Amino acid sequence: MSEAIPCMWMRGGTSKGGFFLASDLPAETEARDAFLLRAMGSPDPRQIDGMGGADPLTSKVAVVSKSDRPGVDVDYLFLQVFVDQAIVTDSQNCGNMLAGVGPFAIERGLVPATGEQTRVAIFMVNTGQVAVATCETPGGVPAYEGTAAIDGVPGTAAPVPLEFRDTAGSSCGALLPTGNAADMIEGVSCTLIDNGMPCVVFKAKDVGATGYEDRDVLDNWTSLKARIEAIRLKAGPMMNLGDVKDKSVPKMMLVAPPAQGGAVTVRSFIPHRAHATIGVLGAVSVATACLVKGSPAADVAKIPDGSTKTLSVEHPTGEMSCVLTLDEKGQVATAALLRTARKLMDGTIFA
Ligand code: NQM
Repeated sequence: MSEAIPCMWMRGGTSKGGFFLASDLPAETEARDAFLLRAMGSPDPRQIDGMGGADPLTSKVAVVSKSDRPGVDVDYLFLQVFVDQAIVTDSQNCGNMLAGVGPFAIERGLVPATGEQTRVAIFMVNTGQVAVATCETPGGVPAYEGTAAIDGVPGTAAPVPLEFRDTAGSSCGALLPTGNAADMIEGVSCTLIDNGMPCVVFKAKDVGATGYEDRDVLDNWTSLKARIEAIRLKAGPMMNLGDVKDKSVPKMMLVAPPAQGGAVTVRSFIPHRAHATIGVLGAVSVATACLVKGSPAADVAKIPDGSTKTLSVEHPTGEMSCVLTLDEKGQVATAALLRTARKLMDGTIFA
């Protein structure tokens, strides 16, 4: 039976998807996921019968509700709708879609605007952590136009700075779930790390790549993908993630020395397609890996001095600057990044 559910379609950072109020979706997980699969048009590589853009980066869902946690405005559950498999997973967070959560919450009246700018504290249900988004709200409504530019999105838009704190071990229980700076998997030295996103970080050259390839080259490189997937399937249980065959984590991060004056170059698989840019928390996790002594990333990275470090993470279409602050033990305590978001459509989804 076809259902009609209110939905806002938004770009968040370099991703895009449907933003729903939790109260508008079926309460039962099975019914909710069945609806979302129909809404996106999955499983189908073209997602021709739905709203999805035939790419994991445009087949994403944010479910938002008012929070009853102290000091928190809204709860945000991220759901990845697989393109060509009938899978909807909450096994990962998404910092790009997060950029749309603040404006959406204000649009839907969950959070009152507080002047020119409104700070929205967001509980990220997937990982149990809080992020703060600062949204432009001149005249009490979210502004989407502005002068902020992020690589991977044409033009400019209103800035949405994001701040994260205590993201270590978000899904794996510890920053380095094996306790090691590097583990040898399938003959490749890898750092298994989770600073907001479970990632396997290794040198591109150790799997026969340069780390400077573009997305299409990586996506068409079947033997490279098979090798990386073999590493991923072994890394999953080592990272306390269990069998990751049907999960979208860990992400696979191929690193190389910076080529554009940044800190490190990354090509990421998320996990079966190459990323057009890089995920937000994925970038935070890679930047953190660059600070782990003895890790493959530290070996190729150029690290700025000081206890507040801006690490420019180079990706296929530009860079993402991660501002990391370190505590007295030299561990990453906070991370901040600039994103933008845009309201694309507000209406009803029929599925
Ligand atoms: O790592 C893609 C994206 C992401 C995730 C993915 C993200 C993050 O770019 O915080 O944003 O890794 O699946 O949307």
